[in-house]
Amino acid sequence: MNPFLTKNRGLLLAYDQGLEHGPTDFGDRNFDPSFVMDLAIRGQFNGVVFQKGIAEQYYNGRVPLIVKVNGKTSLGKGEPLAGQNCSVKRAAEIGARAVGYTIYAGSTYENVMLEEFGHIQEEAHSLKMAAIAWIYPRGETIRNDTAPEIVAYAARLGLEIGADAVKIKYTGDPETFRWAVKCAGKTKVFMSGGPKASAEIEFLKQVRGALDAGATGLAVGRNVWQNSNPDKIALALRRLVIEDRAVENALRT
Ligand code: FBP
Repeated sequence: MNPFLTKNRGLLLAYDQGLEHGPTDFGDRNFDPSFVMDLAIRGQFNGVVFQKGIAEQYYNGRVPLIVKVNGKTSLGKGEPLAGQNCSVKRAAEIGARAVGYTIYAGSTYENVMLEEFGHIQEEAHSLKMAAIAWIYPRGETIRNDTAPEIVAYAARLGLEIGADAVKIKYTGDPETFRWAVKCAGKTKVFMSGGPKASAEIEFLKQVRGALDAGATGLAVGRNVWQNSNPDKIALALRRLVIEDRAVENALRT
């Protein structure tokens, strides 16, 4: 994960929502991948996450790249399955230093995703790339995907399957999230951003809590590029994650 870390911390900008959620996530500026690429540079993000198509057409090499190699739309119903849509080899050709892969743990199809991730992880490591697992417990049997035992299970799963880093949801408080981080062992933990919070300060407090619990960093999308001042929130997040500042201090101009 070294290409994606500064002082052992990492701030990643995720922009695969066009596939996962569709254009309803976008407004008049952030629909354009160039806007997000430029934002990632100005905000000194440690990495940017694109699907293959965006990476091929818009990636300019100025921020380390993670190519998401699977995904699914939000159009279908039923148990979630995100199949592979890009090879590790192709991701490397486009310039990726890591591949990302979503596993819906608990889905009836989790075996398909676990098997596919196994191949991807081996191939990525043979090409000296990192393999990052987005682990989202989801499916009919998952009642609460931020329950501490569920989040800790997701974190542990990342370690068990050889992920270099795992991207998981926040439990809501540092005490329970600390257990998840411990369960991940040497696998680095990134908190997943989620839908745009109603108040910036609340989101920053959650990020601070995850860091205090031992998280390596944050992989965030909507809370940055849906913000009316994305550069300002990006700076505040950088101060929290990389400079390890307090929330009040991070927001100061
Ligand atoms: P956000 O910060 O916008 O939540 O992005 C993080 C992310 O993991 C994206 O990579 C992905 O598109 C999205 O969340 C998936 O969200 P959902 O919970 O709707 O599946």
